[in-house]
Amino acid sequence: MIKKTMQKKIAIINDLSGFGRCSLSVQIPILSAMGIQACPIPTGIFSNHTGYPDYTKKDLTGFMPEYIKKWKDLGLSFDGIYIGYLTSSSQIKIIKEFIKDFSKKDTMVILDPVMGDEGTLYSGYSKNTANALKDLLKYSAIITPNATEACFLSGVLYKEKRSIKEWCEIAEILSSEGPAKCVITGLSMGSMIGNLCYERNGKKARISIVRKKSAGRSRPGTGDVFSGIIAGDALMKKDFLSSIKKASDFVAKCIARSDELNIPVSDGVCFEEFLKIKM
Ligand code: PXL
Repeated sequence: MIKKTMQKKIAIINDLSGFGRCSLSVQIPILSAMGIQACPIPTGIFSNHTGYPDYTKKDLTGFMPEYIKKWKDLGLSFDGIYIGYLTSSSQIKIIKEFIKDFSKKDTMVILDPVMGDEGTLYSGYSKNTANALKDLLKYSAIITPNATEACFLSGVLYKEKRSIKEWCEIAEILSSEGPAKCVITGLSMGSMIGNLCYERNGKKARISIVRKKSAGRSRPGTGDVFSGIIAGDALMKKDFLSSIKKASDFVAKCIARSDELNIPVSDGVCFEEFLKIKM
């Protein structure tokens, strides 16, 4: 009899930024620390994230099919497929094919539609790719947009401040495209920051808000830490709302510690402080 492994594996389709603590550089260690085998598919390589004044990058769209073909030859399949920062709209077609070829019966697709923040697209991120990303909603079980991304994907004008009712309507629009679970992150709610948790079961939806006092300065890469934890917990079949609380507590802890250690804001959060192997 073949012994079944208890370990889960996730394919992480995201960019590799060498410096600045975002995307694969934070998600591989975080998912590993959660006991999940993290298998990267780099969409592009960046010297450092695009929030710095300068960077260099290589788009890997042309290399992805050859890379994925070798995984196909190995007969791989995944419990989870995570999609993050894409470097071209042509990657959407490759990803759709990947989902078809590497899914099992209960494979979970988690989409973090990384494209921008504070009402604008990230420097160098193409509007064409942002538009094309909408096509992935119907394949996704969970999405984790921030306020900017949620507005863009739902075709609603971005405004920093909206009522909870309006954010619920935006989540509903997005969920109607496919994902039963949606968390809209980083909502400005007075002196608090809110995450809207939307879970649809058939036609019924359960909505909750997870509010937290800001733990310090806002930093790049926190969305990647957050959605990495959401993805890991989803594979472990944890309750969605509890995962959101866990992920936002972890991010808050990392932000506070980063300020304490005087880490430059552009360098992201020092999540390593909380993944330590006891020496
Ligand atoms: O954290 C989102 C992100 C991911 N990847 C790259 C980025 C950013 C945000 O700036 O520049 C390359």
